[in-house]
Amino acid sequence: MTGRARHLELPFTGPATFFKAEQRSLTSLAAGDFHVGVLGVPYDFAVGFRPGARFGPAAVRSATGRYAVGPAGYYDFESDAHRLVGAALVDAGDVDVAQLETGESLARVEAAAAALRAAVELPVFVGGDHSMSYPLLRAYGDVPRLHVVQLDAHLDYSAQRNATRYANSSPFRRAVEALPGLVKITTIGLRGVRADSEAFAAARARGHELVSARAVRADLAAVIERLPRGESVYLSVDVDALDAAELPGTGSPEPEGLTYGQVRDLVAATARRNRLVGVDLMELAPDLDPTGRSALLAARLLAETLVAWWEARGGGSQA
Ligand SMILES: [Mn+2]
Repeated sequence: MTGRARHLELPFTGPATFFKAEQRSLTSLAAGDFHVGVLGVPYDFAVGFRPGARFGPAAVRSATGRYAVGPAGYYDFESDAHRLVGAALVDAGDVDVAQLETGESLARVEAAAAALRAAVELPVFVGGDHSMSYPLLRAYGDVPRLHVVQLDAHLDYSAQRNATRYANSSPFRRAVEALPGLVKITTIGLRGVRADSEAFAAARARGHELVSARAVRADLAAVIERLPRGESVYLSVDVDALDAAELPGTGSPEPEGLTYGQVRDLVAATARRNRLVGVDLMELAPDLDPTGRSALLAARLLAETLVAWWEARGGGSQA
């Protein structure tokens, strides 16, 4: 909670940190120093298609310079109130991944997630490809009834793909195998003309809630009613849940996706109805979008996620 008032700087003034927050090493963080900690996971060695998500954390750091937040929070003209007032954020740096040593990389990510969880109320992880949600979730093995809300065009629940068990098409299959406490996954935004039928059958058999992008378009309010309520929720946002025209900077874009407003409303409702224990934002591959709008949109979504969480937590807003 120390450091200079960087929220008054211009967005592009460096050094780039998440929301221009102070950057601290994980080992220097003591419990209670900050409410929110943001950790980069710059790993994309598990993509099944186009790489580039390793550059996600750097792009989000740069883009969140526009959403730097000071002690007075953000002024919201629609409610004539300040939001995120008093929330203390820290940039916990990046996990130093071990490239092709998959097991070592998974171990380092899990250890970093556990350390961040011990230090802050809300750990936020910025990927990286979606395979990283598996080691991140492993850091929540002690939560007795963990729910995952996953926004994604794809199910990511394959037993394996091309003889590979730890790719970005399997993180949630590995997670339910490893975490007895992971009781349910709600996946929203599903679409595409080809899918892994075994994975869908396995997810349905386990009672997961599977919601298509088409269902969101048809009736967002009805989908919000299908979200968990009163649970400990880990929110995993694959940016390809968004429509490819709105967010093209991702490895496996799909058309007919969700709008930004739909995703924002789903995230806000998830935060409002549950206790968020962690958030990840994955699969932003900034170099696949030379306009830069994908990173800016991801940054704004993170900002609005923090606002929703803070208000649900009781931080409220100040007129
Ligand atoms: Mn995914």
